[in-house]
Amino acid sequence: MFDMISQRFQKIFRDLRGMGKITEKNIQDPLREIRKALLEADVNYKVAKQFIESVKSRSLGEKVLMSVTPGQQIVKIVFDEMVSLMNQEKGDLSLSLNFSSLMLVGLQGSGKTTTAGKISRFLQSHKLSTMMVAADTKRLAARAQLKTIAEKIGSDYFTIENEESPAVIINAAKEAARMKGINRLIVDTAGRLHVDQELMKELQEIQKILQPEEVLFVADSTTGQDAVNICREFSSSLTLTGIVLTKMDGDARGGAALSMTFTTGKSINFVGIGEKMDDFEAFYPDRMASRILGMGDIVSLVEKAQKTIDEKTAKDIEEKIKRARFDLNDFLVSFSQIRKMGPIGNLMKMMPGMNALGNIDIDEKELSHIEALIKSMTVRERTHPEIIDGSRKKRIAQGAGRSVQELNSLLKRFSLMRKMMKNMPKMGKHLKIPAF
Ligand SMILES: Nc1nc2c(ncn2[C@@H]2O[C@H](COP(=O)(O)OP(=O)(O)OP(=O)(O)O)[C@@H](O)[C@H]2O)c(=O)[nH]1
Ligand SMILES: [Mg+2]
Repeated sequence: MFDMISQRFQKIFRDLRGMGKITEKNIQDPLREIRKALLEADVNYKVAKQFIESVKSRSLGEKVLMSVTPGQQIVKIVFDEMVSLMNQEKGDLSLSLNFSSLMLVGLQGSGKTTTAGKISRFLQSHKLSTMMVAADTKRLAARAQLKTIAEKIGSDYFTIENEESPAVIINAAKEAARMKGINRLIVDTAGRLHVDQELMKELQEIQKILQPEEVLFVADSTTGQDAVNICREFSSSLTLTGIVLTKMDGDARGGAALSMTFTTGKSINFVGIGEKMDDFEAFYPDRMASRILGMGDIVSLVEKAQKTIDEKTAKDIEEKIKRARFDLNDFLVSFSQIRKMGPIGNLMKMMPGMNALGNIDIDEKELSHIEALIKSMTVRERTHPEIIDGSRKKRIAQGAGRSVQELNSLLKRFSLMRKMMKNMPKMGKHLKIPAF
């Protein structure tokens, strides 16, 4: 699914890795590449344009996060914008036990009949009984196809053989469903190669008689923007309540999924991912964006950083580093903030600068020893480590349950780090925590 657009984005994000700072100038190329990737995936050009504008203004306007790289931050912004592009108010089906009906509409071969079966099965799995109704009276084999599917999944089935009028069938089906105490009537309708007036009139009539709670537009996702345009045409004659995108397992390029909601204002409820009755999923914009971008780990890293890092404290510490006033108190604060973010080993590996150090093994235990040693110092000792003499050392080490030797090594490394900071007064915006 989405191989082409995914690969494109992977490359763009790889190129972003080395970006030092986000500026109007250096995001120009990546933005152009993102736009190209979207257009290639058959995303509507207006949608692509708006997308790029949002990503650009957020990239330039957003607060710089301390513990992630600018490139990672852009990945997250692209992810967020993609989710919001596909987001919708309502994308699920009511599972109420009360009787209601659902109607499937769409062009020929889009997957209406198959989807009728998949939806029935989905509702059955939520303990609702279904009756599938064949209202496609045009195509000869249509009734038989629906009947076979209904039998396969164990759903009730209704039609009137040789009856030409869908209206007559619908009225009789409603009555039959009431008598049997069925929860959902699922109505499969006829398709055409193109949108035509006759079909629209027929569907309008069915909608009027059926009074369905849901009218789902079934779209073949491999047709990209065509699917979006056809949805708009259907929407001008019928009150559509949602969309099912089928054949996402095939060579869908992503354009339909990405442009549909933005262009039509309709939500995507489900996706079809194969011919079998179970090849069906509820649609979640964030999962879809993850599939397209393939950057789940970075997105969650940035999310964590956004949640837990106290920007102001981080900023203060950065200031202190710049002025070489960073002491063990600050070290302790930045330390515990970073630890709040989860298993430190994984995290440190993802941090800027850490990759350059190669495959470092960070020992969680060693980190807690360092923390214990600093906590065992007085505030004055943390601010002025140079006052820590032999007897203080003994006391601190004892308090932390560690050896004086360990404390010596910590103090030595800390003083080295401070020297390093003094020599780097113009440190970049990104706080790099030295490896201990
Ligand atoms: N791979 C794949 N094939 C699908 C999917 N949904 C439907 N199909 C196939 O697409 C073809 C057409 O599906 P139908 O359900 O008959 O389409 P329809 O909209 O009812 O077509 P008409 O009744 O002729 O208008 C069938 O061969 C289905 O098996 C899907 O999600 N993935
Ligand atoms: Mg059909």
